[in-house]
Amino acid sequence: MFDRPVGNDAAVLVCLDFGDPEYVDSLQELHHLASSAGLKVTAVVEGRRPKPDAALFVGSGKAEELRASLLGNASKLAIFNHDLSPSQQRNLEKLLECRVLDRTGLILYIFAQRAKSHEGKLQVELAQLEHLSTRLIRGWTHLERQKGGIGVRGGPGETQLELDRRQIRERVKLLKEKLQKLKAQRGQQRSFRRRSGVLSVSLVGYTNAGKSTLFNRLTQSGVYAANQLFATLDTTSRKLYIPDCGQIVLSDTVGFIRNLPHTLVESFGATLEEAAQADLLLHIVDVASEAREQQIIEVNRVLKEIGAQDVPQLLVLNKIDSAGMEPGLERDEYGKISKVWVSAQYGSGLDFIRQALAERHQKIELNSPELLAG
Ligand SMILES: Nc1nc2c(ncn2[C@@H]2O[C@H](COP(=O)(O)OP(=O)(O)OP(=O)(O)O)[C@@H](O)[C@H]2O)c(=O)[nH]1
Ligand SMILES: [Mg+2]
Repeated sequence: MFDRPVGNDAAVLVCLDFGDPEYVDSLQELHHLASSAGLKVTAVVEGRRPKPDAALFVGSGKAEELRASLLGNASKLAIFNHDLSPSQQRNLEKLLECRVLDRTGLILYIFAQRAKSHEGKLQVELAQLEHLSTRLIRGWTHLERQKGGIGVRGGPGETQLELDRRQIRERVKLLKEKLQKLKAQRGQQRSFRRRSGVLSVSLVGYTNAGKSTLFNRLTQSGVYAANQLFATLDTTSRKLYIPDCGQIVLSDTVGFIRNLPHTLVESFGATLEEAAQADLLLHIVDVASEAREQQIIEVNRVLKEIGAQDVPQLLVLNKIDSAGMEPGLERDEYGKISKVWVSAQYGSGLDFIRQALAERHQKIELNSPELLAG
């Protein structure tokens, strides 16, 4: 029912250059997304156009090239580094006789693989259904028009698609209600912590920046960290004691990516709210990545979308070992530590993070730890 690759795991990537200066980075990222999904990339079809073709996204010549590449590489899956309209996706699937995934579909597929917690699974299902329902509705308008439009619903005129659409709507409503309850529970836990004077700190950043590695270092935990995009999906929170600062609750959560599908941002409201409601964000940046500046902009864009633009940030430039840099810190014009350079992997520079936390929140009252449960 959902956008899910079927059959073998060999895929051909399709990436068109519309003059985007980040074309190379974004193609590299698509490779990483595909391998993170457990797919094998057998070929890449590239092209250049002023704008997408309305019917097939690529031109008919490029579509033929893609068909030949799929056949030649025994692949039954084409992945576009773009968002396709429902009709483009359908036209391509018909022409290529294979499954076609767009970028959002691929990200949703990875999320579905990763979701472990009850809340995570509900959020992924909601995102998938929302993605699917826009497709059904949009893909459908022409059918309804052919039938004569409004007024022919119900009774014998009701089709299977109409039923599907109604079922989806009902399921979406139910999922939203369930997530709303979980969100309210989280809210209660947060106000509990706040009353007990515990600082809540969230790790945010581009996917694969090293958030989970840093989380493990600071809390001596063993959450999953890997060279994969979206290794983390579910939020994990741990209490820890920082000298001269007090108890804090640190949360590790899902990473961001450029053009993060809106359906995901919306559906992951409960998880992302953890960041929006934090007292401080540790914004982790992969300083060894050539795309770091763009990634910082992208993360700040998503933070704004979830209403977290005013939460104070400490910029943590991570992976200094790969970039040949030394640990360090920088203060802003008011003397506050605003940036630190660290290696989460090798544990260097972490005292600068502790120092920044202590300086920012020296007045945190210590309260009874049993209040912090959850
Ligand atoms: N060289 C180097 N690699 C690091 C460092 N910190 C993390 N990594 C590597 O970067 C990759 C991603 O690390 P994660 O901690 O999973 O990154 P994340 O930000 O949690 O990623 P997602 O959960 O996928 O969003 C892993 O292969 C880590 O080993 C570092 O300081 N130096
Ligand atoms: Mg992670």
